[in-house]
Amino acid sequence: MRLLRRFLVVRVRAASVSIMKTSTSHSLLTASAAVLCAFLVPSAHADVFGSGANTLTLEFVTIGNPGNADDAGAGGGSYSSPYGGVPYAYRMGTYEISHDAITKATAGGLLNVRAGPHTGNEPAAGSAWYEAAAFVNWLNTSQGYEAAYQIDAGRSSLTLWSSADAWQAGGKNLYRHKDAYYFLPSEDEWYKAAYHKNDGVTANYWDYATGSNTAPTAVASGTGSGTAVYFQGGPADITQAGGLSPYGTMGQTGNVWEWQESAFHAPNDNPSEQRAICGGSFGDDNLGNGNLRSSGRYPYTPASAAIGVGFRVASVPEPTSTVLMISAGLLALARRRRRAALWTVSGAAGAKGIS
Ligand SMILES: [Ca+2]
Ligand SMILES: [Ca+2]
Ligand SMILES: [Ca+2]
Repeated sequence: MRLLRRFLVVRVRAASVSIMKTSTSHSLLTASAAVLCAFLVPSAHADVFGSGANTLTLEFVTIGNPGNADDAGAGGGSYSSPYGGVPYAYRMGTYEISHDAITKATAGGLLNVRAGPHTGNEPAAGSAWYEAAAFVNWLNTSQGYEAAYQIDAGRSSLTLWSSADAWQAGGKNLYRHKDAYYFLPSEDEWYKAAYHKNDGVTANYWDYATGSNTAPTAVASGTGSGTAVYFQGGPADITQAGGLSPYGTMGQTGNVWEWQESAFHAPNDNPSEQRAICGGSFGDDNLGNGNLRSSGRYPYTPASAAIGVGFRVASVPEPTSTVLMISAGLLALARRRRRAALWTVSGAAGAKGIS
């Protein structure tokens, strides 16, 4: 894929140069091609929002292996569950959403979303599900994308989308709009990013989001593999919340519980029903209760908030396939315009009257 991208970058650049030589009237096309070049450089896994002192950067990892099955407990893990199977590629936030992220979004126009009592780069916690959803909406609308959720201004209710507008990939989901770019992860999306072994299109999962069936070592902070933040008096910074999952996410086990988009009782058909929270938190001081394990999920009212409950954000894949399609279309357009320009020139010299 990287080679293919490089190849396309070269092709687009070559097209830009030849267009510039052919005619200056194609400057818009050239600019578009330059933008595409920027898109195609395989560097950014971070999405940027806001501006100036309130610039907010969110990092994502790609969750591939589309079409994997739910956790059947067959891959060495101890638990089976109806979660983890996702038929499409997507991106998962590398980290939990921080307190700072809410503050910056608020400076950028987000209204009525609490960041909670932690500070700085510690996780936002104390946001109700409706508030987390409103933050996600701001990510979308500040970038010109469709809002994911119909949330009231007071952050106390959700309106379901019609089935025609609802997210259909992977099943009927009346909470999420089909065109949303950012969203709260469904339980399948969250579970896969946390526990799937990232070993192909398999049903193989770990019990903990640190790539292991052994409980992680409890730490106050740090990035050591096989560690997680629990048995602690408070959370760690989101980038110091323990070891990584096989896909590269941090803190899906521990630090703060995370809101799932999904209703605790599928499907997402009742706007006020309890949502699931997963992963356990810094405050978990009893491994035996299973809160930190893949099987640990609890029902939580979407209007509720707690200092141990935060969230992260997921997104559709980087627009590689879309860009490739646009690139192909753009190159075809460039060829057509060039042919048309040459034809017009020769026509003007000859038959005249062609406009
Ligand atoms: Ca499932
Ligand atoms: Ca967490
Ligand atoms: Ca339901």
